[in-house]
Amino acid sequence: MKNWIQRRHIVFLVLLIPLLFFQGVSPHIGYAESSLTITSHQNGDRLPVDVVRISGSYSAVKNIEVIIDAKTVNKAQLVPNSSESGEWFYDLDTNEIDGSVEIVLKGTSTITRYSTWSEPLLLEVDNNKANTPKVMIQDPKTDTSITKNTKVTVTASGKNDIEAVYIRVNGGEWTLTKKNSDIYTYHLVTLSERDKTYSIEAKAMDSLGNIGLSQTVYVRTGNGRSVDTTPEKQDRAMWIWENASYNLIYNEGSRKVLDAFAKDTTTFNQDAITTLYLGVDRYYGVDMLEDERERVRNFISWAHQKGYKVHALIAGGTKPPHFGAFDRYHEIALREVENIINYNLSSRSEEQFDGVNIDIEPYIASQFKTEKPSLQIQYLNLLEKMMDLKRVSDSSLSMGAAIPNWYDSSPYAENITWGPNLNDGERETKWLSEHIQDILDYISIMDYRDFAEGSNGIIERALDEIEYAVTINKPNSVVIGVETKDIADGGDPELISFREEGRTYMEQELDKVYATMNSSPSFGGIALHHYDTLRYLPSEWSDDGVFWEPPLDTEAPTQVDRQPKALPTSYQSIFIDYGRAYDNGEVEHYAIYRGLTPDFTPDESNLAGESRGLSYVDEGLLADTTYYYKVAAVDVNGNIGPVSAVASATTNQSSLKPLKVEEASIIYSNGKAEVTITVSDLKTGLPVKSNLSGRFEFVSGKVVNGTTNDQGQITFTSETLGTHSGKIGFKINAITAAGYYWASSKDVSYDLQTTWAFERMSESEDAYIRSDSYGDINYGDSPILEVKGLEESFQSYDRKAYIQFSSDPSSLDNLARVTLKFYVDRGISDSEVSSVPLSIYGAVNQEWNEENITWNSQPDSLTFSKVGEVGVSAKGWYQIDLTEWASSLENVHSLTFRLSDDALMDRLVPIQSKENTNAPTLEIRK
Ligand SMILES: [Ca+2]
Ligand SMILES: [Ca+2]
Ligand SMILES: [Ca+2]
Ligand SMILES: [Ca+2]
Repeated sequence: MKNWIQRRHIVFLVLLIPLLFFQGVSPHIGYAESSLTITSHQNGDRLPVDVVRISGSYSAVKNIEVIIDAKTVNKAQLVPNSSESGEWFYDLDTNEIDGSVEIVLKGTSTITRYSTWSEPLLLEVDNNKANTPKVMIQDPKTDTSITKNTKVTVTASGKNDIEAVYIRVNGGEWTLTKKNSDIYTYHLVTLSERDKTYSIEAKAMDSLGNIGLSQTVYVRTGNGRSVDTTPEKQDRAMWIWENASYNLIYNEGSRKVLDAFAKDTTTFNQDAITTLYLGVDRYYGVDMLEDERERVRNFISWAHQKGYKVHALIAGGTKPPHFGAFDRYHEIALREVENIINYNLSSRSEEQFDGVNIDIEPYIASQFKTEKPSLQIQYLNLLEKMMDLKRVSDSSLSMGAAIPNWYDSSPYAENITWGPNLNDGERETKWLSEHIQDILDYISIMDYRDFAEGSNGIIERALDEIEYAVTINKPNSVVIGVETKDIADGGDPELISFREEGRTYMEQELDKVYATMNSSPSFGGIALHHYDTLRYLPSEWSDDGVFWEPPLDTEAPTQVDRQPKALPTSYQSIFIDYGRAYDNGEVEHYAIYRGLTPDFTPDESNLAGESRGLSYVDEGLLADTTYYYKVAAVDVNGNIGPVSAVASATTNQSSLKPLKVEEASIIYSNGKAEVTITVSDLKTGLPVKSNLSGRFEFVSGKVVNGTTNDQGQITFTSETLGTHSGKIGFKINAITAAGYYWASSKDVSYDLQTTWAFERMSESEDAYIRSDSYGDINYGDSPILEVKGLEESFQSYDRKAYIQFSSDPSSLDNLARVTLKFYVDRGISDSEVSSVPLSIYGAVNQEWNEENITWNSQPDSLTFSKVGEVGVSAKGWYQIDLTEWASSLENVHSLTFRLSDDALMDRLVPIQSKENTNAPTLEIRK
């Protein structure tokens, strides 16, 4: 059995997916109501070598984590004094710390769902036992030439005696140096190769076994290795985070699945993926670039054989990733780049990374807003230092960064004065994005919008970066990234992800991006975020939706290679972790089963949850109760492997009473989904008045919250859903009530999802017409049907829309309901007009067609009768029930609707036509 996880003091390893923190439209400052403070200590306090309790208070924040020196993320323990606020504490063990240590708290605001941060606290520990030796290569200097025989000299010092100093050249074996008073020396003999580049690293070990590493020194013989940085198109690229990337290096079957996915161009009429941004950060104690070089080499040469380029995907090397942007942590972030360069220098050409994708997002830190431009400049300095590592190591790596689409439009990115420090460049004042584009080989814009065209769309938000790249002559350097993650839980608006719309729609929008961008020399392609969410993005959310199918496989994964362990983390949660399982395909997730006795039989009924990674937190448990867990791996085809041995843990005690979901249901009715949830006291079964928050799923990402009534009941309604078929669900995020907690494991079993599908008539013709001097112009191919009404004294501004559905005469027989639906392209409300009442008129068997209808040739208005009015304000679907009118019709070959603003509100109502994405439809239910 492989025991590949080296566990030292990691207890709660939180997976940090940096792009997850993307905050939508512009930087966001949380509301004052959410707060997190550290009260037990002050900056500069000296801590004893012991277990020290750090504590403070919180308000309107949940999921509180304590981040220690940007290295570990740990759960805080809570002592609530109400459901919203209280005290937190964390017992910090300083036995493994020496020197200064920074502590920051992070939580999720219960108001905005964005991250809330405490002020950082810097403490001191004087602890010889944990001292890390400082080691430095004095000679040769980096970026110099060496001869065939070179003396390498190193200095090392620390609070404890230095026991040994080692040298490693181009990732070879660590070799002991000779000690010469205070200097350590090594005689380096280079091979006869004329032009070569070398990495030299030193490592010092003290008498207690503490290890310190030097920065890498890069030297060359002759001209060094040859450099080729011809910028290449990356179309299409895809982000692959560590949950998936470690599978790819440990489990060969995962490559088969990735290759099938990346090369598939038929399921969604999509383009093939050719560039992989491969996450290489430390994962459950393993650093793949240091500990698993052979596996990484094996993966990259496989990928190259299959025609892929591979970029190492890194963040700051810190937890959370964006801390790498701060000066204090630059050394850690730079080591990430050194690791990639050194890995490449130690590997054959076919095993080397082709590029680096840097995902450090400094705007997540509050200082990005409060201390502008300090952090912006620290970030630029870091990028410059990273590029300098590339230069001194004669590296051909294509270096790029993921950046938000607003580094060229937000006030927080405006007027940044910066100039290269290392080669004494001139300081210039420009957009943050422009500095970044000056420094790096490429950018991958996180151009997170779910529509291509128009104001604020994908194209518009990337145009300035594309144009700037042309002016600085960087071809193929602007990659446009799009999001497919389900982001509704994080506070971002659903317009940043294609998740709700599905892949068919996404591919249509991406086609528009290509159509506009392909002609620009600086366009570097499209990048998709990210592999683990894309595999589950259907063509559309409905019964007709198609999912990507992995290659057929009936073989189940292995058992996990380390049996699970369980540990309570509060009165209502238990942390479970376990080893890795292997499969001939992709291990998709681990199923975690929960029982109340050690010999329980794992099955669907006691499935506590699923985890893509190697740990899981089971929440909503009963206090002071012992639970038993078993784990089984599930492959991408749904084959379930053998279950593990059992692990158990007992939750802490609590005076809070458990409540549960007593009843929950969802229905689709009249164009909307309606969810009803009843909450009750677990013991008494009596209703509990509580606050409930949740979100709709699948086609909708709408987030809702509210308070239950005296019967413990609450109903949430979705937005109007205009499509004739669809799938919608609902997920409860939190239930809170004074004196209670949500014991979700005791909820009645419920399935909050439903689908709908109706017959519909698609329109055959649509057009708008315009009055007076425009009276002979035809607008039949416009993607927007314009409606506007003004007083008669204003000439030439009136517009009306005509929409026609052809039908066979039987299609309106035996009706239950007929609904006309149309989509308003953008909101029309302003300070004077909150909504426009659209008048809708209907007529049967009218003779007109969209190629030639004009104001002057429109059908006779006397043949129309008014069928109703719809008030239009925000962007979205609108509908009108026509059942009564349609039931009386006979011998129908076609139906025509005329839309006008008879109230003369003087506002243009833009309705999407059949030449657009959301064409009007006539939905028929029988
Ligand atoms: Ca932009
Ligand atoms: Ca969306
Ligand atoms: Ca399998
Ligand atoms: Ca049309």
